[in-house]
Amino acid sequence: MLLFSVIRKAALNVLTPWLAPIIWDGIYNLNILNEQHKDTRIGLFVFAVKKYIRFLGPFLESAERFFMVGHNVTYYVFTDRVSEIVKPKMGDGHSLQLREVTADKRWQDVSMRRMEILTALTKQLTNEIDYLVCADVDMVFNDHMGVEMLGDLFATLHPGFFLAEPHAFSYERHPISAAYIPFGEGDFYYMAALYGGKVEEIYKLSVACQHGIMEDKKKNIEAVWQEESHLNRYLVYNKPTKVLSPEYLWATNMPNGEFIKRKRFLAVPKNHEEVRN
Ligand code: 4GW
Ligand code: MN
Repeated sequence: MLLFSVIRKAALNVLTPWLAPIIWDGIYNLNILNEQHKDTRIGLFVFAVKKYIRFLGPFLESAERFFMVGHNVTYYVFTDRVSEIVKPKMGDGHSLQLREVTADKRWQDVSMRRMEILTALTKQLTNEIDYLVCADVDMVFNDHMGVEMLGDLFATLHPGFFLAEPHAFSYERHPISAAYIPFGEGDFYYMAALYGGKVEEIYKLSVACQHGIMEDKKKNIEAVWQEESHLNRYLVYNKPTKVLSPEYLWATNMPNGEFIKRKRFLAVPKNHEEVRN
């Protein structure tokens, strides 16, 4: 009984306390979902500026092998060097749009800027796509990632925290920040490297996060994990309708890998010295 209570972590269930599914291998029927989504239009938003452009080739090539294969996909790639990007061969129904952005000096600002870009993008996209998936670029697709991940608003459990108790989550704990989450609140710690939803839901999310980032900037402060902190704050008070297990965000050097049957989306090990701007 004691052992049972020790290993019965919220993240290992297949439903959250508010009855949103937590997607693990084996809990869904892909044939049924593929049929339901045969006309669904899916966008993948990715940002690659400065030295992170090097991650874009492997990201897109692996996406073509594993991401929404057989479905209608548009990649929205934002970069500061459009002319350097080589478009990979795309499958049927897949296309890529390249858009130019200017790169911020500080990496924290680069990472946070994505929320501002996302607000502008989702404002435009309402008639173009149904769902938008937002991802880090320093990742590769390594196994099936399909329509089972889609929902009105979905986010992914951080692979480093899925067995942690909520008091140990690295939420922003200073009340002065707009990303503040008090102890005792919050169910999961989500990673900003993969989330998404219906276009209008991501519009609302990005507006709220961008607003929080600007509020903090006015006070000359910055949340502990930049936009990830604001994302977590948003998701405490706007519960996701679907939660993705760490199968959807993994890194090969993580502990507790025995829980993860399929490693679908892997962080690329990076030499921090080499990619620093
Ligand atoms: C340190 O020098 C840097 S540079 C940290 C982030 C940098 C960065 C991030 C960059 O130079 N260019 C860039 O396009 N990004 C985007 O922000 C890219 O999409 C990346 O995946 C995302 C978040 O940064 P990250 O992947 O380094 O964050 P973590 O460490 O949480 O995976
Ligand atoms: Mn990353």
